[in-house]
Amino acid sequence: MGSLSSLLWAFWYILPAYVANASPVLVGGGRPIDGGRTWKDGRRILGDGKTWRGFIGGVAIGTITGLVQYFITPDFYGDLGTAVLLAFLLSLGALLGDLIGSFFKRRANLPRGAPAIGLDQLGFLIAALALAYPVKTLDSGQIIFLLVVSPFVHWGANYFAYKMGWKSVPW
Ligand code: CTP
Ligand code: MG
Ligand code: K
Repeated sequence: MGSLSSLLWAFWYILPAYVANASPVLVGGGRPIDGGRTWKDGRRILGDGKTWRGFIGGVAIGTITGLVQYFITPDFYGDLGTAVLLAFLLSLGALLGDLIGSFFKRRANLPRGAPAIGLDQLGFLIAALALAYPVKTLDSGQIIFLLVVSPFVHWGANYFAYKMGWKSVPW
């Protein structure tokens, strides 16, 4: 496999995590996962930006992404079950990583929507890679590539969502 195609495969592999992470902006809202409860420090556990609808919708849309990917490149996955399980784990990891990020942001007294450089762009990615690891893995060069480019993809996607009026801040 040439190096360019190896990097493109890395993008293809991680796509469900990107989709899962971006979807809640459109499908989220309603009851927050923490139910409005606070932590020992008196601040919200996760905050109003982390909702059940966003979490479940994001996992569902990310998993469907993997189903579609299977029909485009079946040989990359081997079988449908692997493709769907991989997409589910990437999506679940992305959304869990996002929750963990918000937990730490609230502990650092950052309000909902405040940027946390590094955590916002890479937390979801690292958790997605970790959960998907048992099913299908990338080589270390591909992982480094994703760690380097994902912040730019994240910023680009958020800027686009801001310009579209889906988000109130461009990060
Ligand atoms: N969202 C959601 N449920 C989730 C994740 C996100 O409903 N589990 C929606 C919320 O409307 C959120 C938006 O997607 O405001 C953007 O997500 P994100 O940037 O992760 O949340 P923030 O509002 O920045 O909150 P935090 O400071 O906790 O990161
Ligand atoms: Mg945010
Ligand atoms: K986030």
